[in-house]
Amino acid sequence: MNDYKNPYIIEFPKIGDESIGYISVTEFNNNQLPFEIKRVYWTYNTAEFILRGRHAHYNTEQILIAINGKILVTTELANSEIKVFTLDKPNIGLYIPPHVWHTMQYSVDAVQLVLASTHYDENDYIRSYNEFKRIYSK
Ligand code: T46
Repeated sequence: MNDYKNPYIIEFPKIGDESIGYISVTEFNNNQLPFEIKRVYWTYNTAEFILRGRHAHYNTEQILIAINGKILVTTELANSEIKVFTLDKPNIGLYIPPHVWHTMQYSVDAVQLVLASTHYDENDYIRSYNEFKRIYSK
């Protein structure tokens, strides 16, 4: 039995109201983020028929947020358990730990913000599904 972490939903504070709009915020050390942020990136203009992701990370932890639109995230854990998450609110994030195969599908208006625990390193990616299954079936 491994002790790999599971993905989970994080609800960020939503400050404001309908009349003035909202601010959502997070800070490290507020006990909400499971890691210190080293990198931020965002994706947009992805056609609905495109599947992005299709990889796992050895070390990187991430939080995915649909700032606009909708993101369908399918995760497969090292133990083969599959979970599907819908992100469609800008104050909701999905924590994706290392060792989790993940695939994302976007509505055409989706803008995805990602908070990551590491600097970019292609060596941290497992991009072959067969390799993912081989590593975690040990
Ligand atoms: C992830 C999901 C949620 C960089 O040069 N620097 C970066 O920080 C990133 C994230 C990407 N890139 C380059 C690497 C590729 O040449 O951007 C190109 C597209 O990356 P990729 O095919 O990995 O994109 P996605 O959307 O499939 O995956 C991304 C992240 O790479 C990945 O870590 O978990 O978003």
